[in-house]
Amino acid sequence: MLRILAALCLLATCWAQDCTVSNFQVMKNFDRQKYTGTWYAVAKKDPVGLFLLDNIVAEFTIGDDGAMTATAKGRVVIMNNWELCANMFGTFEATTDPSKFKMKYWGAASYLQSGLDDHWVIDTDYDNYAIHYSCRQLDTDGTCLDSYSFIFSRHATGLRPEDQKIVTQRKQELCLLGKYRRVSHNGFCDAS
Ligand code: RTL
Repeated sequence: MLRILAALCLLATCWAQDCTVSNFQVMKNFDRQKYTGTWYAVAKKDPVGLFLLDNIVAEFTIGDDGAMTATAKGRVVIMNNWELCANMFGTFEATTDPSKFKMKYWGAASYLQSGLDDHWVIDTDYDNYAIHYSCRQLDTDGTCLDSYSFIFSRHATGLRPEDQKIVTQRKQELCLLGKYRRVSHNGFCDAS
C-alpha cells in the first residue's frame, strides 16, 4: 500500500512538473566572489552540435574592475576527426538576476566555436558542488528545445555522496534527469 502511494506521489510530481525555463529556480543570493577558482565538470548534458567532450575544467576569476571572466579547457573533436584540447575564454554580463548571466565565449584558436549563451547558476555550496544551466533555444511554450548543463565539483575525484542527492533533485527540477553523462578526467588537457 505504502509503495503504491509512493509511486503515485512520484507520478504526481512528474505531472505537476513545470519545465518552463523562466520558472526554474536559480541560486539565491549568488556570491560571485565565493564562486571563483577551479571547478571540475563531473557530468554534463550536451546541447545540439559540437561540444566539449571530457577533461573539462573551468576557472572563474573576478578582475580588478569587478567583472567575472572564466577560462575552460576540454577535449573536443573538430572537423570530424581532429582531436585537441580546446582552450576557451568567457566573459560574463550581469542581468537583473545576480545568478543569471550572458556569457560571451570564444576559443584561443580561431577555428574553435564562439557564441553568446545564457549562463545560469542553479545551485552551489561554493566549496563542493555547482549546477550550471544554459538554454540556447526556447520552444514556443517556454520550455527548452536546446540546453546544456554542467555539474561541477571542486574535487577532480567527483561529488561527495552527501551532495549527490541535491544534485539529483536539481537535475529533476531542470527537467533533465537521466540526460547527463559522466565527464571523465584522464589528463588529456593537463599539458595544454
Ligand atoms: C563554461 C564555463 C566556463 C567558461 C566557458 C564555458 C563554456 C565553453 C564552451 C565551449 C565550447 C567549445 C567547442 C569547441 C569546438 O569548436 C560553460 C564551461 C567558456 C561552451 C564546442
